[in-house]
Amino acid sequence: MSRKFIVAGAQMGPITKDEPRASAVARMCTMMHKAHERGAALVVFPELALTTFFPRWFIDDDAALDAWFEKQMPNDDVRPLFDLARELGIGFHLGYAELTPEGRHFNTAILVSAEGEIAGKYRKIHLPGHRENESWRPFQHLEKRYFEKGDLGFPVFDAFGGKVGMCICNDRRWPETWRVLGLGGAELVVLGYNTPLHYPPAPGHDHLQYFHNELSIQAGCYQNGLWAVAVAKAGMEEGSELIGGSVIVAPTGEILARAATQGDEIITAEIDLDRCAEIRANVFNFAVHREPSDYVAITAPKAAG
Ligand code: CDT
Repeated sequence: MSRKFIVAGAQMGPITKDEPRASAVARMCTMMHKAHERGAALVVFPELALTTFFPRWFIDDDAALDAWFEKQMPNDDVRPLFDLARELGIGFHLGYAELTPEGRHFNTAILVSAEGEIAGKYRKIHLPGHRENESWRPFQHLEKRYFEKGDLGFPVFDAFGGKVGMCICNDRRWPETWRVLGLGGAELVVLGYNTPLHYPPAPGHDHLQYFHNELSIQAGCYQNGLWAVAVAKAGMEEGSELIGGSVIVAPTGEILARAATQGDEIITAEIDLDRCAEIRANVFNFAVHREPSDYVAITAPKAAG
């Protein structure tokens, strides 16, 4: 049986500080319609897709901080997206800030089936940035302050006729992310990102942001023989420019689709999960060629940071 289907990346332009979630969801519904018109079975939305990227601000008030988080999923604001997915018979991936009933905060993403049911959840493991207000920066990156490290590992789900894994933004830069997903059998990895163009600790690298995005995703795909859909929230958001460059990448590392704007934009490509074998049965045949006894340093405890 063929395991070919069309995937869509739904890049989003900026979301302002005062844009209600319902407005962001309406934009996503418009893009879901477009993705469906192009035959997509799955549409991928960005990291923290319901609000502006609030970790750019130091927020010293628990109630004000919690206002950026979702206490339930789905909730009334996002229900139109779940309803539309069910009506169109299209699955989706969505990133959001999660506040659990126990009061825990995570940077989370879910995979939703074409029946509108949550089929998988992932909580971001590699949290970038810093914990304290650093006033020398033009904007903050306080993910380490606002989120706990994810506690679900890198799960892989049976979905869309194959094995689907998730990661979130900074995770994509780490080869360990892709390898653990690959070892879990992932054939497709979906992810969203909010990547500022300006990196205050090393501004000399600003011109490399798009390159590093593609370098990381293409390497992850090729070295593990899997597909990826990587989707940005892009554009000038509250004075901080976020890169676009959403891509769909094949197991060979080739880019099949790339966003051309920094706004709301759909990219699509037909993917064939059976093509993972071109890499996984050959150069990266894990069972034949991996040498884990020589990789022990990878899982040794890290040095104090
Ligand atoms: N959202 C996110 O993870 N962004 C980071 C920025 C790195 S610099 C603090 C990224 O890796 O793109």
